[in-house]
Amino acid sequence: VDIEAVELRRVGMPLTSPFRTSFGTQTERDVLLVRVITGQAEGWAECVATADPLYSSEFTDGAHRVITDHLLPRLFHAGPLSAEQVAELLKPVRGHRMAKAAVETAVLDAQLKAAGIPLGRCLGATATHVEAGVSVSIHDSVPELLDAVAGYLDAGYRRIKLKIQPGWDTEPVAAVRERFGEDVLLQVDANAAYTRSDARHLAQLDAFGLLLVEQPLDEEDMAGHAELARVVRTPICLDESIVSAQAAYEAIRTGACAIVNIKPGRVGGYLEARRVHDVCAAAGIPVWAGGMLETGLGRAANLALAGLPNFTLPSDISASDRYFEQDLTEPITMTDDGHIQIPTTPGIGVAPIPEVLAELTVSTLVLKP
Ligand code: OSB
Ligand code: MG
Repeated sequence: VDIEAVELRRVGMPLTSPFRTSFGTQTERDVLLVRVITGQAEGWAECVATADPLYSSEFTDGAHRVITDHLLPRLFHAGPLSAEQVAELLKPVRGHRMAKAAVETAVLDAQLKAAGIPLGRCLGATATHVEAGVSVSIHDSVPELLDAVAGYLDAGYRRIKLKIQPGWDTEPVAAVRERFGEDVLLQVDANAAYTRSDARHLAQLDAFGLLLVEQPLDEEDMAGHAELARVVRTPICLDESIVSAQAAYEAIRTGACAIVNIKPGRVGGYLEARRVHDVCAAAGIPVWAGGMLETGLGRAANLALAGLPNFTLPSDISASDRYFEQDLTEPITMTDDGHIQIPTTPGIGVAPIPEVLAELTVSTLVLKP
């Protein structure tokens, strides 16, 4: 594509309810949108960085700055380019994978729209629908949690993920099992809230037939996860630790995980996410798509990825109304039996609704080569 301009927009997206994890509570998403304007088409992407650097080291203001000062100058300098070249051009800049992913995805969306190719087809998706799971906040009390879970199961979600932390783990898990039974697909996510010395405690989760325990230990503690896997029977799934296909390979080879959560932003984009998928598939390691409270833009693109064949577990891709009263795009909806359709129109398959975008936009910056 031949980039004429890039627009960066900050959008404030209020959440329908606070999202509480072991690392903090979010009540609003501070979204950074990237819009790539070319002669043929325009591409959109959202950056999944959080407002504060609590999930990982990236954060929205930092992503904004690295895009304007370090990433776009390199792309502008390169002249006409394809999405497949973006990662290589941005390689001299270390880290900042969420920022890079947003830039690459916006270029890819423009490129695929111009070529009339849906993202799912580009990535090699074989499914038409994805099984929707839902990530459930830490609540103030068990009864409140049970009400929330009841609502999600009634809506049709096919898998429940409970956020856990020390002091909120075995009790809520036991209560959900007791109330909703053994058949509910259930898993937990600690967002790195435990340490190696919690191994015995975490092994108590084995009694509840969980699909997996996600990222119990620190992002950098691969050996700790491998050690934990020898004490805990529940399969260990990594999220924060898997920052690339290389990291996935290492984690699998060293026995640090048996399942991988793939977030395109965390690994630097959809093309690297596909490589993570391929590494896992070759090793017989199942994957599922993680989420970062995306608007319809990110949600639509994640659906395309989750259509690849080794996505054999339900993903953290829920309907727009799980988080937003008014999404930026036409809402992503779920069937009564918990499936979401993968978009079939070119590129990521959605675009912001202009009036909604205008209303929620906080600031806009246009950069040109
Ligand atoms: O760890 O998977 C996580 C949201 C923000 C940051 C990290 C995580 C999450 C979720 C929500 O669990 C997934 C979603 O529904 O988008
Ligand atoms: Mg997680």
